[in-house]
Amino acid sequence: MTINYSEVEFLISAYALKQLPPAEYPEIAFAGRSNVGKSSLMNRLLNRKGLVKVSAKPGKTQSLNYFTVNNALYLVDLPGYGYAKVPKAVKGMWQGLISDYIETRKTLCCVVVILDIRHPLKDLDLELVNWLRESVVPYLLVYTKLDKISRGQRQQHASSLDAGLRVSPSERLLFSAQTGEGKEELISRLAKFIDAGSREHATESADRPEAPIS
Ligand SMILES: Nc1nc2c(ncn2[C@@H]2O[C@H](COP(=O)(O)OP(=O)(O)OP(=O)(O)O)[C@@H](O)[C@H]2O)c(=O)[nH]1
Ligand SMILES: [Mg+2]
Repeated sequence: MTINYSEVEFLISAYALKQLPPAEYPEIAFAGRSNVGKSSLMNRLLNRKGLVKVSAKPGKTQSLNYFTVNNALYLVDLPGYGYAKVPKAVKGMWQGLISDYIETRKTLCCVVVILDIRHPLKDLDLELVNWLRESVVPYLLVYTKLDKISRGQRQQHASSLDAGLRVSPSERLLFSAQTGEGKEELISRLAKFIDAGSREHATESADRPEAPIS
């Protein structure tokens, strides 16, 4: 199915699992360190400048923010992790609400894990990716803020993140919310996850891996 990402509306900000909308559409969640550009990537994908709230200060997104796309898909903007200045309540969400959400949401078909191409891999990013692997949650890696480094440096930075995460170039894509580079590839990659559909949640609570972000 082809998704028209321009047909979008804000649905709800959730602070607890019971506030989530009925699991009626496949959904894609956007995760990553605070300030990495999750909300900006979503705005670019949706062709809307201010629909998803963005800030130069880390800790802008403080709840699970749902957007309905094309009456067929939910996009979920998640609070970031890893920044000392982020309010305590938001930090706690990664141990509680967000990890519970990722582990139990049956219609979650992809977690887009976003990294800043300029920076070396951080422990928390690797922990998140390893936890998604153990939990068998489909994920897509995006290295963003591509416009902030020279073309010559791209390959070098991308390869170092690839090595740290143990992924091949076909398992990630390069993106810039500023220029829109990578957007078409993102749309076609997401289409595959949406088509693959919701995942079966076979993991028993007894052998659940420990939540990643503390
Ligand atoms: N140049 C450039 N700036 C970007 C890009 N993506 C995001 N930014 C900037 O980075 C800052 C943080 O962007 P957000 O989209 O709010 O980041 P976030 O990951 O949602 O942050 P939290 O909600 O705090 O977790 C803002 O000042 C954005 O304008 C990009 O691709 N290129
Ligand atoms: Mg945000």
